[in-house]
Amino acid sequence: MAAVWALRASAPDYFCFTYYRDLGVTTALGLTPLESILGFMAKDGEPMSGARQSPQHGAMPELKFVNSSSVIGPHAPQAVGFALSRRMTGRDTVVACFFGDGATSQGEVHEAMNFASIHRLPVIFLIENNGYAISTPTRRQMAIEHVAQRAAAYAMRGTTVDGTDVVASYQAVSDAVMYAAAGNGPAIVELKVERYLPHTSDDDDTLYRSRAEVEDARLRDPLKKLQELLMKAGLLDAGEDAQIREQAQREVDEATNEADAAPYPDDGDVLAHVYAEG
Ligand SMILES: Cc1ncc(C[n+]2csc(CCOP(=O)(O)OP(=O)(O)O)c2C)c(N)n1
Ligand SMILES: [Mg+2]
Repeated sequence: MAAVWALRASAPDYFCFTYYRDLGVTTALGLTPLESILGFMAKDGEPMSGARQSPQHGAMPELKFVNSSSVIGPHAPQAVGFALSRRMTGRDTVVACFFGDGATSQGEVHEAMNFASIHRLPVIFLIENNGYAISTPTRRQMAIEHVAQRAAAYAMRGTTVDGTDVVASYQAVSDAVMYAAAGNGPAIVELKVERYLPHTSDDDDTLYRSRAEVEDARLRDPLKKLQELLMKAGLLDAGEDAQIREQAQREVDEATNEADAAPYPDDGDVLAHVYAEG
């Protein structure tokens, strides 16, 4: 979310290529809880594919994002190509491309970084490093400590930041956006984050990490840290905090009930947008 706020504040124009982990990013960009939950329940009214795709797969150009398919990596060259096409049509757009630490083991991600660097394109590679690619820890994915160290190989700016610190994340992304927008080329911002749950509901993470590790990660919960920061600064009191939580819970509950009551898509338009209509 901090990355989206930074893009809004600092980029003259921006566009995001996100991945399946980015519900927070798509929400910050303006996708409503109802639109998201309609997708998760495959209900009529889902805005990206009419609920014919997996949840959150598709594009919302009016909200400035393409959400990638669950295939790891291919949206990186797409993001870079998009930045190049914007330049060729005369309007430089800062393109933010989000992916995980594991994605940086994919060849396409390196091709994208190399191409972006050669052409000094304004692409920010936002790497959400949660320490795992499903069950594979980062030490089994790379021999370096920080993904951002890869930036040196592409003559790019590379920064590693505590992604559970909202203010530090905002600052790091703002700096990278201003750097790219000023014509200096692409940048990596590596956000060190936590994954509290198994990779998916099909995954059993007790097989590869200890409960102590997960409990320790919870101490760095970014929402808790932000709440503490705002309270200490006198910008939030307990009553306001309770009110925000209650409002968020209500919004999600109402969206869930509405999506639950919505019909499934009509099978009559199953081929809409699949074949050209003439
Ligand atoms: C090309 C490809 N290879 C393998 C997979 C299976 N897969 C799905 S998620 C995932 C892990 C990705 O890890 P990371 O990039 O760190 O993202 P995270 O889920 O941790 O945010 C893998 C290997 C896939 N979806 N696509
Ligand atoms: Mg990961």
